[in-house]
Amino acid sequence: MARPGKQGGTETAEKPKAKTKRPELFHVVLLNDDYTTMEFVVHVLESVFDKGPAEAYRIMMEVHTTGRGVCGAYTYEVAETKVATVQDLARSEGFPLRAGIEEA
Ligand code: TYC
Repeated sequence: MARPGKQGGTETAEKPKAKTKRPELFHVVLLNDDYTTMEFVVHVLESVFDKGPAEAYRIMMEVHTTGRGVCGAYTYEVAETKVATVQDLARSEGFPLRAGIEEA
């Protein structure tokens, strides 16, 4: 079969579509523990993950009751930075709060 634009005459070849790959996303997950205060977890969710107070409280309670909760979806680099920020904040306050990354 003839390909458009290859047989002379009017040039009708389609422009190849620009391949704009959507970035892969990763979830940052908070894990429950028995020692980190609820107040501190809410503070982390508000300050690191830009959650409002109600959403921060909801996610904190989800982690508290189920063991884990998703804080947001980010590119891998941003997710890594969020996890490092959580760990730095937790360490500076003496809490064992842990966060991890998983495929979204
Ligand atoms: N389980 C903690 C408590 O009872 C609260 C908590 C919630 C800790 C979420 C960590 O990611 C967490 N003080």
